Amino acid sequence: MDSTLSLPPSSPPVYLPEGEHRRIKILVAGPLGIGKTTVVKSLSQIPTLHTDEVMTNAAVATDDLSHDVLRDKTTTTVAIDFGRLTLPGDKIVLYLYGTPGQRRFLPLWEGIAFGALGALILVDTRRLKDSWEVMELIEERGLPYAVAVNVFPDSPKYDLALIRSKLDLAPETPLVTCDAREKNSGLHALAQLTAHSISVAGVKTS
Ligand SMILES: Nc1nc2c(ncn2[C@@H]2O[C@H](COP(=O)(O)OP(=O)(O)OP(=O)(O)O)[C@@H](O)[C@H]2O)c(=O)[nH]1
Ligand SMILES: [Mg+2]
Repeated sequence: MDSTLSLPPSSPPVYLPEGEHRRIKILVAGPLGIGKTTVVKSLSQIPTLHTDEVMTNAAVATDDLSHDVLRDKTTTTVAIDFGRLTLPGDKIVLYLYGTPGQRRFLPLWEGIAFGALGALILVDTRRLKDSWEVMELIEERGLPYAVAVNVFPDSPKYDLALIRSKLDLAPETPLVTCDAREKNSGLHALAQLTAHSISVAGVKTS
């Protein structure tokens, strides 16, 4: 698959393309506040579904907001984000399911992950360890995944080889950097993930 894909700036294809296409479910996963909802929102070609709610003091005892980067967080996903994207070429339609980032919503994972072909796992170089638990969950399910380093303004810039070794990624696991708010950079990550997932699952796309 071409990993230098870009979408035309004009009206996105809201309706599914004519002809045959393969529909693929992809999870967008990662720890609290890493940019999952932002990725689904910026990549989807249809109006997205979100389940974000205001964070209240009631969650103080259960949610770990100790990291500085989460200090200003006011809302959080309590179930799923949902969006849809047709990859250039019109052969592959991705259904994007953003997962909740909080441990107390782990029981929802089974349902959200059901039928997924792969996962895009977001990491932040300011807190790589925070993504380990999600990586384990995905690996336990035997799902192929790609890792996207979501670059925030004050995230340290590390060489991708160093991040790969810190996360102990397999050589074939795609690793890219992205800005979750920017459509084409997320698309690059998804294109790599889709190619990887399809090759692992042996899915025919033509
Ligand atoms: N600068 C910058 N800010 C980002 C980026 N991605 C997300 N943000 C901001 O980070 C905050 C959290 O993003 P969300 O998309 O809500 O994160 P989330 O992973 O869905 O959070 P939970 O659902 O609570 O786990 C929002 O204020 C976003 O605008 C990015 O790539 N760069
Ligand atoms: Mg969210």
